Amino acid sequence: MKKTSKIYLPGHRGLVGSALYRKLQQEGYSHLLVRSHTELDLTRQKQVESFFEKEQPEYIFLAAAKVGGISANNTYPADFIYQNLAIQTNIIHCAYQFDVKKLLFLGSSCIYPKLAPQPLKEEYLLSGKLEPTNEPYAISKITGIKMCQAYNRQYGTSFISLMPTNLFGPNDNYHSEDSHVMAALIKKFHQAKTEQKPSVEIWGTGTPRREFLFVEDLADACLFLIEKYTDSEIINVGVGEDITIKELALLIKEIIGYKGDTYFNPDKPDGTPQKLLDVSKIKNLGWSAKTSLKRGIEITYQHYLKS
Ligand code: GFB
Repeated sequence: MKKTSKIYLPGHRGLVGSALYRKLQQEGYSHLLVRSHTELDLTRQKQVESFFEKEQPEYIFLAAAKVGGISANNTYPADFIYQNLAIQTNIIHCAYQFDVKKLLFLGSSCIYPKLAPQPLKEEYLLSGKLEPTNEPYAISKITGIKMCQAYNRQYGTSFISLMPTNLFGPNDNYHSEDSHVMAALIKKFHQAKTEQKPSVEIWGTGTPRREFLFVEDLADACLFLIEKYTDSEIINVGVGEDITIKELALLIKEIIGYKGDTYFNPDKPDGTPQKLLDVSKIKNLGWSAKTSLKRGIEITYQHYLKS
């Protein structure tokens, strides 16, 4: 990828897309193509085709997706499966039709079976049943992986698929019900501190384990892999360590400086008991995450306060 290459960034306003946008700018890539949702509706095939015809992108980081936490996935399963299938199908097919040099597709660690052995190796894909709360989302992401592999096999395209673990960082979605746990707890502890509330509710039992990757490290991994990785097989991107939701809550509480109590609400779903990625493959290529969980949360909280 040259500094002057035409690079298309679908989803450039989201958590991942905006981190990629900042990273590419910092690294001196000068020809970044972006469109807002009102300018280009990625679920509309005709609009996507016209965009590709006009702009002829050379590289694509496919960060556009309908995403959300456990409750959003559970509440809007049709939106998650439809929007993701439509967006990624339109873009992947156009990338083939318009001779894109390389496309990077972003999946998710929820593509792995709910009860797969831990840590999750790439080869566990499609080896068992998925977690029911996010099955429609996971199926759409698995379809994206399989499309990339099928186009590579049939048409000789260069489409790679990355599986990031749970992400967090600046520009996350802080919606009370629909957000992921990190954004939800930053907001809840901050509000409880400012409003001097006696306690904060944590969903579920607090026992599920999750691995968290700072989104700027993911952006760094994307740039690394677009240069170094050419295989059709998926590759995990994570930190290789996880913590319980209870431990996460206590860490956020400490960083924010909230002095009240926490309590668990077991009526809310726990989801997958553990989702820890095996990151040996990416480590062997020479990449590892640089930001500690604590530092990542501090940066994210500062950003939350500013915005
Ligand atoms: O981040 P999260 O919504 O998604 O929840 P998943 C992770 C864990 O945190 C669950 C607990 O066990 C939640 O019950 N949790 C505790 C909370 N308090 C809260 C809270 O206030 N809000 C939220 N949201 N959770 C998603 C998938 O699964 O992960 C997506 O649904 C995607 O498809 C994403 O894969 C990365 O990690 O359970």
